[in-house]
Amino acid sequence: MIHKKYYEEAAKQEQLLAAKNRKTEFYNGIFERYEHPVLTREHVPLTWRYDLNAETNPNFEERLGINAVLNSGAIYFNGKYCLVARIEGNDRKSFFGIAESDNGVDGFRFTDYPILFDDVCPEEVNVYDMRLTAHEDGWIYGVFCSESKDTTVNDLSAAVAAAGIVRTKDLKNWERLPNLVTKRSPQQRNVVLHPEFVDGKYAFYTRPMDSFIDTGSGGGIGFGLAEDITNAVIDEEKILSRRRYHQITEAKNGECTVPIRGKKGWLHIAHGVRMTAAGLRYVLYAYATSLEDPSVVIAEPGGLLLGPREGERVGDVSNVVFSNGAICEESGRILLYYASSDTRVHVAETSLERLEDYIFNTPADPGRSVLCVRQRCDLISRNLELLREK
Ligand code: M1P
Repeated sequence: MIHKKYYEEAAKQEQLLAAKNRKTEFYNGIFERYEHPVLTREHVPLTWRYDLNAETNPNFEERLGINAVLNSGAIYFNGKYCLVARIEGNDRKSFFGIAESDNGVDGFRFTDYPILFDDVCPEEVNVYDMRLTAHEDGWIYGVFCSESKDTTVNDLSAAVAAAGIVRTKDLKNWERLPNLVTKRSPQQRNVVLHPEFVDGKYAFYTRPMDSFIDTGSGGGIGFGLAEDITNAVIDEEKILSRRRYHQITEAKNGECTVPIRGKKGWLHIAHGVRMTAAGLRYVLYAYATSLEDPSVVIAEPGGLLLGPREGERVGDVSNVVFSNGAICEESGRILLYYASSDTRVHVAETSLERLEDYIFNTPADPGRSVLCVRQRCDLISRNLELLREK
């Protein structure tokens, strides 16, 4: 018999899933923020968390609790906005689940089961942060972090991060491919597959790291080519978006979404990390690369595009915004999915035209306070002149 409490909890969840999401009053001309998160732990089906049977679960306790729903890959597929969410169980292990919505801003509902990959990688302990690339070869690829224990050192917390690769044609059947091999970098996280061939090869944005947490000698976001996706090996990585002293990327950075083809260039959204007295602070930033050669940066607006605000600042890992996916509609509308503080997923809305305007017309970071003040004074004097003329 189904526990009666199930019906109460299911009704509450239906109310949450039916709630409409509206744009907030927030204004910067670049994007809009929406009022409610699009995915939280409360969106995860009750059937994934509870034993519904009143005999085996008389107190209707959560048997397999969910701690957080965060960094989600995104794709528009078969008329639905689909998020492949990172779902973190109470046991700290993450896995992936697909949530679908008709409009991309509310009503996200998980499909019946989480994604279960073939167990081909016995040393792998954790998986997370999948980016979804609809590649011109006809497959949809998911590139994610595959984490294993580092058994070469005497340190319980030591881990190794690599890029796992899966592919699908229907978001239902997934084929696991061997992990990406980067010959010059010991570890990789935040790897993203470019949607088009470059010189006839598969192009990856990488993030070379010396160790699991610290990028060490890794200079920033890298770019590398692999001949064969079924056995992807990158010999050389070229650093394209560099970490810089006293900028938002000082501690580390990483590619977030699959680059979007704009009119003037490939539009990239990445994350930058800096150290503060309160720990690491993660923000999103943007840059553009050449349409002819996506490994060449052609625009680097200074500073952050989107940082944590208000309630977004607080969560499991506070002061973090992080993104794994955006959907660019044919109309040019862009929905950017970002998680706050490693706890829940939000959506922000912009357009191809506005994002391109931001990337190409926001001045670059001049690198020193005095130069920043000059930059701002130039803006102010042009504005005051205009206001005087009126
Ligand atoms: O906790 C913040 C983020 O930390 C990692 O990102 P990075 O490798 O750039 O430090 C990731 O584990 C990410 O999932 C997480 O949101």
